Amino acid sequence: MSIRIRTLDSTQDGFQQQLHALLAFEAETDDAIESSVAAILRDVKARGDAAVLEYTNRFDRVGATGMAAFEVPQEELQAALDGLPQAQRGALQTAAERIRVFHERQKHELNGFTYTEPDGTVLGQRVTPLDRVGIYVPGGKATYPSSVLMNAIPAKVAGVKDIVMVVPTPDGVKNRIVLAAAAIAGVTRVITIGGAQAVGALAYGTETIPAVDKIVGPGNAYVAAAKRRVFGTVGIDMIAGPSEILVLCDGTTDPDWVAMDLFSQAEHDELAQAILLCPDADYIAQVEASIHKLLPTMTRRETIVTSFSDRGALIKVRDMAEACAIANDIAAEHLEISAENPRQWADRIRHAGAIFLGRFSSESLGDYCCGPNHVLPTSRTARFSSPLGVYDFQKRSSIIEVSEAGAQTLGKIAAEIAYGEGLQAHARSAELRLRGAGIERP
Ligand code: HSO
Ligand code: ZN
Repeated sequence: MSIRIRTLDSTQDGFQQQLHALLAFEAETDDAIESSVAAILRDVKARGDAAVLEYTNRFDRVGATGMAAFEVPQEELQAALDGLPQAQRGALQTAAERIRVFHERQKHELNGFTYTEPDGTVLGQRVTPLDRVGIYVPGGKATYPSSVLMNAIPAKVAGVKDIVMVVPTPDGVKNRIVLAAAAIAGVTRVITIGGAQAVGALAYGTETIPAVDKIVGPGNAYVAAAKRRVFGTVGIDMIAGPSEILVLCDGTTDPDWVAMDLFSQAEHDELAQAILLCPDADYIAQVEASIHKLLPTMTRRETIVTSFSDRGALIKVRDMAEACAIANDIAAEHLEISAENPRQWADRIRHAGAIFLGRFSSESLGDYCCGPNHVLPTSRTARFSSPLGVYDFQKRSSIIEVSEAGAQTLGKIAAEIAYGEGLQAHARSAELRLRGAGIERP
């Protein structure tokens, strides 16, 4: 299988259309998946554990006789952690600590506020953590212990008391690094179920699984469809698309480094996207040579070949300023500014899930252990959404404590508007608090 390297030039006619065709990604909504997910959710809602047990036995081929078989005891999590090779355990623990330190900072900026008006009325916003969240961890090929840390730690930092993790174990095979990560992150319960039935169980609750307030974490098309359907009953984080990397390079970074950074996202899956923007045609040719040189050494080269050939590109731009403008249009999940003076360009970037500055900031470091979250907006949603964070596990309540003096001013305003809306009880409720008469109404 040979790789197809797409090279584009921003000065050529039709560049915009070519770029947008490349970026276009619609999560497929398949009617067959939709209707089977709807049926599973209905069944879990009606029959609880019995339905979850049946679907899990069928889809994961496990043959359990009761739900207790799916619960992973805390001792097993600890044992999984203790059993890891020391270097791996140390790396996970260091990553977890760095992720926690970063997310602690978010918490301090999110403590709510109150202020008092001259007449004594107090207004404010109180921030409280969600009571209980569910973390979906995919089984199969995309089982990432790092994602367990990235989802569970901000929930923990936010003060969520109960974190229920579900992870399918097809054929009953558990991933011990995932269990170890759950132990490090302080997950409350781990249940080895997955698919739409696990999403249903978390959303509606069953005899053995408590209903949660929000479900986060990636999953396959069935999980995504189920999350969309239960939204409203519970909160959800986002529907994650394929991973993306956009490298903006001024031609001063070792081309092997840039080629490998492109591979690092291209290897995630066949739909991943890796794009380079560079003003230097000679440098682009060097990156192309690096791609050909390095590809045979990659264990996941088949995935890289497919994703890069289908959705990758090396794009020659006029200059770095134009590269920044195109980067804002692409609104990539990950943006690397691999340049001599990265801050100068970073100031121009408005849309990107995470911005990596300078040639030493490879995106892979951010995936594991820099500290910022690796759950990021994909498919151009960085235009309007943010990395997963402590704020996703908190909610706000407004605080309103009106003084007697405040009720005099506010009561007249409220009554005026309420009569305008034809809502008399609203108006009278405000007016009863007025000293003296309210507004005269016919
Ligand atoms: N780059 C992925 C996260 C990840 N990478 C996990 C390695 N493991 C999110 O886009
Ligand atoms: Zn990654």
